[in-house]
Amino acid sequence: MAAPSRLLIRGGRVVNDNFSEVADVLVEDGVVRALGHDLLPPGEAPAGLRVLDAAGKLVLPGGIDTHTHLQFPFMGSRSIDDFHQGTKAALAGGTTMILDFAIPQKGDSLIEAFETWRSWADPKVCCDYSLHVAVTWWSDQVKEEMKILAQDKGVNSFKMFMAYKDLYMVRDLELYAAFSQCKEIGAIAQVHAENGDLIAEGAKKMLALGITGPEGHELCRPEAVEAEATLRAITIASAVNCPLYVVHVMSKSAAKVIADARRDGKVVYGEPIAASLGTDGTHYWNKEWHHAAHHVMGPPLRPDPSTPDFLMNLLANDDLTTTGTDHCTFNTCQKALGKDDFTKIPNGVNGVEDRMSVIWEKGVHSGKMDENRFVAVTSTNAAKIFNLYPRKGRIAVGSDADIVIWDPKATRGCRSCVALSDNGSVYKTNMNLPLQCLANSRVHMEERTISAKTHHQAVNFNIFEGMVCHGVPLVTISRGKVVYEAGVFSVTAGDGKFIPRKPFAEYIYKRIKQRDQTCTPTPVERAPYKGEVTTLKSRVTKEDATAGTRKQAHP
Ligand code: URQ
Ligand code: ZN
Ligand code: ZN
Repeated sequence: MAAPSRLLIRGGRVVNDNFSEVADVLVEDGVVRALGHDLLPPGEAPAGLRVLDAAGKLVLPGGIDTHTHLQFPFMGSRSIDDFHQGTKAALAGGTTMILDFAIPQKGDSLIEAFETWRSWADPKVCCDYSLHVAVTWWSDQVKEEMKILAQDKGVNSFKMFMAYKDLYMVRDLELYAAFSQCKEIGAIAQVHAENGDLIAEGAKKMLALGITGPEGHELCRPEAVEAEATLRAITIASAVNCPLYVVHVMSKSAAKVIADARRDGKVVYGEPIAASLGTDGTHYWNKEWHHAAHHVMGPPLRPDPSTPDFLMNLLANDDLTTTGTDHCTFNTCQKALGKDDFTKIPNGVNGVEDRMSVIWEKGVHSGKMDENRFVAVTSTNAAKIFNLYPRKGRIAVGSDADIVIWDPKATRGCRSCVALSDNGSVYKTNMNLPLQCLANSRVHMEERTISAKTHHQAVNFNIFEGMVCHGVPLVTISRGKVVYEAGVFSVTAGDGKFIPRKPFAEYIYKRIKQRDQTCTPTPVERAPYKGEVTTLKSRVTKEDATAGTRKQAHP
C-alpha cells in the first residue's frame, strides 16, 4: 500500500522553541502545508489522507543531532553503527537529522574525505543528514579546499582537533589560520578542546604507574585539560573575530569558561552531549572492565557526579546552546583492543537513539526547562547555528515535515489494544487502529526503560542502561513520511537526503559583521616624535657584554 501523500496530525500541542499551541498540522509532499484548528471537517477523511490522532500529546520539530560518527574508521577499528542502523536508531529516538563528520587523515584532501563520507552515507541513510569537515592539518591546499567546500559543497562548519596528538591535532598558529579562513568563507569553527600535549604526557605517567585500565583514561586528562583548551580556543577565535562552536562539552570547568565568555560577549556556543548530560565518569572505576571501557570517550566523562546536573542547568539558561551525542559506538570486542592499555580503547559512546528521552528526563521531567527550551536545545538552535532554519528545526508552513509525536508523560501501556512486540521494547498498537487505546481512548506508551537489550543501536552496550524515561516518541515523521510508529519502522535505506548548508548563517554572523564594522581598532592621529633617540651599536661584542657586566658589578 503506497504511503499516503498527505497527513493530518490532529489535536496535538504543537511546540516550537518560542511558542506552543494546540493545532492541527497538515502535511503534503513532505512539507507542512497548514497549521490551524479543525483543518478537517468531521466525517470521512478524503482518500490519500492519513489522520494521526495526537490529542493530549506534543507535536515537536524532529530532533537534530549535531554530532555523530557513524561507521567511522578510528583507532584501528570502525564504529559499529553504520549510516543505516545509526539513522534508524535516531528515528526511533525522535531525531530526524544528524550532522556527522568527514575526517581526513593528516596530509589528505578535505574534499576527497567529504566525497568519501558522502559515498558511505547517501545509499544508507534513513533520515536527512549533513557533514561537518575536519581540518586535521594546515596548508594553502587546505585553505583553498575549505573555500570550495563552503561555496560549492554545502559545508559551513569545520572541526579542529586540539587533542589526538600526531593523529588529528593542530597547533595554535594553525588554529589561528583555520579560524581566519572560517571567518573569510562564512563558516563556524568547531573545536575538540583538550590540550593534546598534556594528554600525551598524562598517559605516559599513568601507564608508568601501572594504571592501564579505563580509569587511566580520565586520570590522564582531567577537566582542567579540557578547560584550558576551551579558553585557548575562545581566545584565538576572539582575536580573529570568528564564531566558535565547542563540541562535546564534558565538564563543569569547560562549561564555566564558555558561560563566562558568552557573558563577556564572545560569539561562542557550547554543545553538551547526551552522555555528559545523562551520566558521569564514576563508571571508569567500575570493577567490570567492559563496563568501564564502554564509557571511554574523548574528552572523558567526569567523575564529579554533579556534572550532569550542572551542565543541564547551563543548557536550560542558554549558557550552553545545542545538544549532540558524539555517537561513536564500539562493541565490547572492539573496546577490548585496549584491554591492557587504556590508550588503545577506541573512544566513543552511544546516544543517537537516547538523546531526546535523556534530555527530557533530566531537563524537563526534572523541572529545569520547559517544553519550548527542550525544542530549542534538541532541534531549533542547531538549525539556526548551522543555517538550516526554518526549513529544519520548526513546525511552520513551508518547513520540512520532520515531526515527532511525543508522549510527555508515558504511562504503563494498557494491554487492551497492544501486543508485546518481539523485542519487548515497546508495545505495537493494533495496526488497524489509530494510535488509540480502546479501553480509555488515550494514546499512550509504556514509559521507556533504556536498555541495550531493546535499543535499535548496533552496539552491545548502553551507557544509559536502566534509565526510566517519561518522555518518549510515539511517531516519527521524516519529510512527511511516517517512518517510525510504536516500535515499527517504515524506512528505506537512502531515503534520507544530504542537506547542504550555506555559509554566513545570519544567526551567528550578524554580530561578527557588526563587530567588523564598529570594533576594528584605528591608529591614533599624533604629531611625530622629535626628541632624542639612543643609538644602538650594530653588534654587541663579547667584550662589550662582559664590560657591561663588570660595570654592573662595580657601579
Ligand atoms: O573526538 C571525537 O569527537 C571523535 C574522534 C569521536 N570520539 C570521541 O571519543 N569523542
Ligand atoms: Zn571530538
Ligand atoms: Zn566527535
